Formats: sequence, structure tokens, C-alpha cells
Amino acid sequence: MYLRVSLQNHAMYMVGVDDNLLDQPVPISDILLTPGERVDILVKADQAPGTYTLQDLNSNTPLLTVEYSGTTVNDPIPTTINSDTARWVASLKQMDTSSLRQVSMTLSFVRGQGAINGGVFGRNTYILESPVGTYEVWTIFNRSGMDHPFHQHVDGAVILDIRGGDRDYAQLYTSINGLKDTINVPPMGSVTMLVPVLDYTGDTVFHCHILGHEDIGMMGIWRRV
Ligand SMILES: [Cu+2]
Repeated sequence: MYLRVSLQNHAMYMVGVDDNLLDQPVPISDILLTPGERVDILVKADQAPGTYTLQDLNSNTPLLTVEYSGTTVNDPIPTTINSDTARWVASLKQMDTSSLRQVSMTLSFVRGQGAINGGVFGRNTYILESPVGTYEVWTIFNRSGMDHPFHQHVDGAVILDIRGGDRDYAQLYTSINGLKDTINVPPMGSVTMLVPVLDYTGDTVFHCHILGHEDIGMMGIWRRV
């Protein structure tokens, strides 16, 4: 389910993504949340007492109701957040990626099954072998007419480029200092990301986070050696 979340009458500030807190709050009016993605949102309760709904704008469905009570205080929205990970991500963005290993993965449907680089999980599974202690640049191509939220286990990635789909979403995730383990790859579009391969050897997986697509094979093995 694709949600576009907004809190009635309130400004929202994004302060965290899948894997880390950001270095500063980012003002947003609404946020697209695709299956598997997480966000941390800061809200200031500065409206008239009453009830306000957190709404999914895509389906016009209320998700929860916010009710005011107690005495009024006036805390400011912080301008910075002390985040070591965000500082590290900022330094990764300065990296010269041209000498790094480039990996490309294509998501598609093959005869009613989901595939990564033509491999259907469990039948002719696509296996990517990555040396631990390195950085890689992955480009995920979507060769289908549906969105695919691509999810990799273990290490989050720095989003470098998003082609196609929602422009605000692309702008947001290519500009913040966040590590993402789930990112939506738009229909016939692509996502390029810098992947630190830093923790743990062994086999893990990457897959589309729409469970119906994963179940029909859109999953591969990430062999960390
Ligand atoms: Cu999918």
C-alpha cells in the first residue's frame, strides 16, 4: 500500500529515515511512504485545541486522530540534530564513485514471475557477490509498469539519483543525509545508490518489498564475502 501522509493544519518536519536520524529537520507538507519505508516526523502542537487527523491523501483515509490536552507550552523546533550517521553520510556523498564497482540490477516480470536480472528466486536465483569492506554503486532499473520498493538487508545506502516517478520524492531522498534500506523504483525508471558493504559476511537477500512480488520470485541473494 502506498500512503501519502499528512497531518491536518500542522507543519511536519522529517527528522529520520530508514536507518538513521538526519542532521537537521526537513520541512515537508506530506510524505510518500512506500511498503517497507520508515520515517521519523516531528510535529509541533501549535494549533487551536481540537482534534486533527493524520490522513492518507492517496485514499482519503484517516489513519489516526490527534487530540490536544493539558497546558500550553511553546517549545521551538530544533534547527540541528546531533547525528553521527548523518555526518558520515555527508562525507560519503563527497566520495569519487567513478572508481567503485558498478552493479546493475533489472527488476522485471518474466512469464508471470518476478525477476532480478532475469533470475527468479528459488529457480534460477540471481546472486550478487560483494566483498565486505568495500563500497559499490548499484543502479536498480525497473523494466515494468509497476512501482517496486527495492529493499536490501544489512547495510543501508546513500541515494545518488532517482529517475522517473514522483519528483518531490526524488528530490527529498537525493538531498538528505540519510541511509535507506528501502527505496521506490518507479515504473520504467531507475535508482542509483552508493552501498557501503561494511558489516557481516554471509548470505542475505534483497527483494521487492511488495510481498506479492517477492513471493513470485522478485528476490536475490546478496553473498557477502
Ligand atoms: Cu515489486
